[in-house]
Amino acid sequence: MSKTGAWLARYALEQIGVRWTFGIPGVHITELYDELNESETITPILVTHELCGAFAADAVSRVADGATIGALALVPAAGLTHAASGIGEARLAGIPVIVLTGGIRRDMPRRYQLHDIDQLALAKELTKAAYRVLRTQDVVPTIFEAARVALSGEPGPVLVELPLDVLLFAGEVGALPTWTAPIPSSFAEPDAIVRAAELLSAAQHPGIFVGWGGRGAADALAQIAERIGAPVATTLQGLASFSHDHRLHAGFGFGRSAVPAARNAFAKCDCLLAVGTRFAEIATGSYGVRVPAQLIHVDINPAVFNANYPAAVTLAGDAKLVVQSLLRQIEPRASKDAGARAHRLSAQIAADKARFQAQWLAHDSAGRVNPARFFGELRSRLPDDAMVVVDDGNHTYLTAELLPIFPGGKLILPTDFNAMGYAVPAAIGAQLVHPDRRTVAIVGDAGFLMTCMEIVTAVRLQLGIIYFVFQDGESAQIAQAQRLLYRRAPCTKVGEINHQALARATGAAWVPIDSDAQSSAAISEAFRLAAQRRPVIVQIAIDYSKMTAFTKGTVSTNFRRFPLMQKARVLGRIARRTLADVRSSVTHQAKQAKAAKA
Ligand SMILES: Cc1ncc(C[n+]2csc(CCOP(=O)(O)OP(=O)(O)O)c2C)c(N)n1
Ligand SMILES: [Mg+2]
Repeated sequence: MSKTGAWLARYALEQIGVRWTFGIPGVHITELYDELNESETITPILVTHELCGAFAADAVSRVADGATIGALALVPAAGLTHAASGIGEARLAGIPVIVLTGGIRRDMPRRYQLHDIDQLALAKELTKAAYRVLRTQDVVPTIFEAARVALSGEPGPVLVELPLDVLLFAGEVGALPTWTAPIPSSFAEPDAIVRAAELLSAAQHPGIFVGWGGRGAADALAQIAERIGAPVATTLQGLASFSHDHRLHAGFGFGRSAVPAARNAFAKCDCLLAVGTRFAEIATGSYGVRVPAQLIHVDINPAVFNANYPAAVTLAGDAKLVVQSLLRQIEPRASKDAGARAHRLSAQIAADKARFQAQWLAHDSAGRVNPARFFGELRSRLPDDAMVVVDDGNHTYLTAELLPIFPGGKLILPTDFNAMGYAVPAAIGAQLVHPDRRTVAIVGDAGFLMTCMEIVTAVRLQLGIIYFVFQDGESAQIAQAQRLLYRRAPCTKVGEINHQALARATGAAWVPIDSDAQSSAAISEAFRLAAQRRPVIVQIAIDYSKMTAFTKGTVSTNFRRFPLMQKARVLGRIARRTLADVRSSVTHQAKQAKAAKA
């Protein structure tokens, strides 16, 4: 039969189970958009900026649990470079995304065509693999191969360039293949699983650390935790990988940057079971964790083993399968004092969590909104299965430390690539996948400015997403660290924006929260407005005067690692600038007093 590349690409995407593509059409890819427009199962979504399209596609994959995969349909070069940060985010976070781009015509020898750039070279660092299709009959097999690579092992984005002539012109193809999804597998050696079970059962102070890759293993991990009497900490990306209402859930991180419950519960850890984490910088608070020699490391990607911390046992494979095998080996073994330890730990964790919460609530927010009070109000209204989408900044770590996530709940955010601007568009992707689940975004005022115009798309799609914008007037996560180390915070004041006018301009609703007293009623109002399938911008006068455990711990970890001379230089600068600041303030006061007298 004779088919165009665009028809074949649509066929392949339908087979894979793609339900939405994000992007902006351009001349190289209008043929594909025309096909997608005809599809009964795929909806092409127009975005305002391809960066937002990439974040939305990433979010589709993150919340879909394998039911569908996020996809992009981009014009060559400019569409791809605009989408690059979102693709990079998916790459470092291990999120499958199908990136389809148009390409310059390969059937004519002209140079300097529109959008002519070597996209495969550009995609090299951003994707797991990149393909260019030169023949019509290769369209379906190549897209299937791309999807297989995207979904297997540690998932990731994959690019397929479809040159204009391939999309546009019909060519002969034979019988079309049908798609079969890759099956999760475990490569862990049975002996290694036994060894891991022995170590964990014999440990005096075992601990469990769960990342994004461990989310499918949560039930088996909860049973292991009880069986061996171990506290459970998560990474930032893996915040929702273990229920926060489990009595052994300790918190985010376990080292110097962790919340007190996790820091204390892991203080004597002598055997660590790490699942689906690669001990990256954020997960470890800039490597401020003490990892015991008896590390049992489970991951789908063997390249992460021994990269940052040497492992006593490595178990490669799908986390759910490996952890279930491990549980079967642990069950018959007697774990000494495990019951008593679990009991003691759970009491200590509960007390530490309560004290942490009380300290936050007691903090004087000087008339502004206390973060713990806000998150308490929000949590009390969120259903357990709500989806929380977070951006990158101080609000990220406040969310991680103050908003518990319960079974069935989702929390997605940028981590290792760490691109601000994620939350507004990612919430759109998440809400599309689960239209009946409450979706809320927590976003800083600077990050919000990067992508807030995408709310236009949320309005058009009638998505009742609530955007909680933490308005502190600056890029706090950076400014706080600058003030600690430099006593100055250049380039962190955020451009002023009238959120009410922005809401009007985009068609969203607007609700302000200026003080704790307004929180409860304002959040109720936001939920009421969102129920009318309309996005809501909630502008919050948040108080950032109390630092998160993460920021305090991480700044301290980094500083401790400075060579002695560098420490002296930095401390000297702080001292000089502090003195100069005191002097200038004294002079200023004296001048004012003089002026007042005169
Ligand atoms: C694309 C990008 N640019 C810059 C940064 C550096 N950065 C990390 S957090 C942050 C501050 C974010 O400010 P805001 O969105 O207001 O959140 P807040 O920290 O105030 O909660 C900055 C600038 C980044 N991570 N990503
Ligand atoms: Mg801010």
